[in-house]
Amino acid sequence: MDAKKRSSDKAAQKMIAQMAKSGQQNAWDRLDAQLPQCGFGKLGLCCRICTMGPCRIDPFGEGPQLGVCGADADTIVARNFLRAVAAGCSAHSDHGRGVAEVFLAAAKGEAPGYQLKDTLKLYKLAQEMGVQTTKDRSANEIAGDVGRIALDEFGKSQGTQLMARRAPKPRREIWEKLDITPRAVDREVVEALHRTTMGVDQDYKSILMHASRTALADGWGGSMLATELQDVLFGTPYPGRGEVNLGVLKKNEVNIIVHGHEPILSEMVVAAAADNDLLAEAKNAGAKGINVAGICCTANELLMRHGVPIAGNFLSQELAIATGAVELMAVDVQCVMQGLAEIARCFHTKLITTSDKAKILGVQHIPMEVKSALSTAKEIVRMAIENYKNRGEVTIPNQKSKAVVGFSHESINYILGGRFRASYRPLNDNIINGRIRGVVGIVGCTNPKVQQDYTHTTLAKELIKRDILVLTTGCAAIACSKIGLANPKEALQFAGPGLREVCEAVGISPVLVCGSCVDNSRLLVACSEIVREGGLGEDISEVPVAGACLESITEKAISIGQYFVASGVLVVFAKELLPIAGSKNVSDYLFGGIEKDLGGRWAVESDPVKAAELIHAHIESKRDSLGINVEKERKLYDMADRRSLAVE
Ligand code: BF8
Ligand code: SF4
Repeated sequence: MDAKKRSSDKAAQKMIAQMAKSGQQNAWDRLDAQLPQCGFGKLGLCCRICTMGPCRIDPFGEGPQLGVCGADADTIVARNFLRAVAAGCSAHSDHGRGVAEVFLAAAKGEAPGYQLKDTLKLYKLAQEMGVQTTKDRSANEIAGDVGRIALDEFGKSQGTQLMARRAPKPRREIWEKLDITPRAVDREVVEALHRTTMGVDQDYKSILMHASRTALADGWGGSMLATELQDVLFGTPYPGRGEVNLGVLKKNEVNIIVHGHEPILSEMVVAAAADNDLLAEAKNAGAKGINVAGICCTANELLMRHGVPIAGNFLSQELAIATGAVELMAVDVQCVMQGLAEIARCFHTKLITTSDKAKILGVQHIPMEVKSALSTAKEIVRMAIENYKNRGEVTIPNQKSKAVVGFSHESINYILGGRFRASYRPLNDNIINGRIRGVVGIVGCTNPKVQQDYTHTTLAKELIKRDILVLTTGCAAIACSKIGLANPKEALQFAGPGLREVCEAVGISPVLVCGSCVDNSRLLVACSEIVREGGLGEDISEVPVAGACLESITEKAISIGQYFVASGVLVVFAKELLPIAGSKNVSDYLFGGIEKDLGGRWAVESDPVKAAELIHAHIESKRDSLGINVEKERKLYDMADRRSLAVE
């Protein structure tokens, strides 16, 4: 076991080594125990859809080439891909639906503890949705209508996603022509599951077309609604400072970790931890205070809005408990490893599940209900305080980095253009004049098959070196923040001269943290706004942008990748983490043919330096097509010219 091979994060390396010494297991050990993993599964060639199977196709052409029902490699790989997209879309969208429910309850005054924090954004959203915003209507009345309309978007029987209207017109026309404008989220997911049952859709292109529609229902539907409603409910993020990595845990304080995705839980825990009575209780228990820190996307949500520190990303969840310094970890949904229960048993840490959708056998469940969220959160904080006395030996790595985060679409607008002329104009101008070559989103997870954080951070450095602005979300954003890339003071040294000049003038880092994974919808909005601002083409597919996720794990990442592709963007994944290689036709289509239909495509490259080169070449080719790479003719001045320039 070589901790350095497992992670590039020094704090993680320390904890990995310590866990190995203590004989404690983590995700890397469990991966080792799984090796060798099934080769058919890796290629997408295994089908378990009906009980005539499981069937598998021999990739070498010697064994069976058809499943019992006659399905071939193309159908099986495409079906698995669509099912992954449907699951990813469901995860983001069920989160979005949950937010809509709380939003509506808050509007009706049935959710004490939750308030509508950004009424300006509420009014904008209301107007977009056709809700009356006349003076005689209260913010809560308006929010009630917005909440009902938003909730309807998940299951309405007719029409298409309202948020998809934000896409540029030529983009919407492409979707209409292909008949993939996303309808209700639930409908696209149900249809995806129907199409992929035994004996239904058996044309890989037709299956993949529905993958685009389902993914679009995620990006321009469920995820975008989650982001928009969360901004109104909890506040739209604006840049602020925070600290990131395991070193944020405090030796003398009660440490509480919130982990998962829905700010519905974590917002209340943060509020409860600031309660004076509870602070007094913590002091009575011998602690100096109460320290709340986040893991995974919940961490991004809290740091962006409240400056709450981040303890780590996906692969750091078990390591955080192994510090022995965590009194309580409260989890909700998604990316929560069952392995936490085991490691929590080795320490005093109390693990609590809070969502009725996500329980873990043997773990205490305290449901968070809208009506009593704050008092439940206080109960959770109190449990942590009571557990402080049970703390044993503690090892807190000292690594932590300063980060400036909070780049929403609104705040980028404001930073670039100022309060009175907020716009993307300066960004567009700097892309056109070539100081910034283009914009890339680095998104997604940390996978034990890849050295933790290494590819995200290397890719980010390689891109900014090439004058490409990086926007980042999810665990990739945490990876970048851990090594100072979200801190202008530390990151600007890695940026190319053009990008550096612009970032210095505006006072931002060349790597902008834009939030959680549902906040990838902010990147879709940013792309649309760049088009709307003018000078960089009529559609997203013309803009010099790309997306990358070289450490993906979840089905959510596949859905995100597909909605960027279907929105006209090049998306790069690591080769071994995109399970489509078992079908040449599916691969050829997703890596090439799909570009003719949708303007975007997938690419695979596991090496971050080569991925940066590939992305850079793509961005330059987009710039060539736009005609903005034409070198301005340089006039050589002679003496007469110089004299004529002299000011009299
Ligand atoms: O939704 S980046 S490991 S935490 S899936 Fe999960 Fe991946 Fe992290 Fe957030 Ni996104
Ligand atoms: Fe096998 Fe076809 Fe059933 Fe899949 S659907 S398990 S390929 S018989």
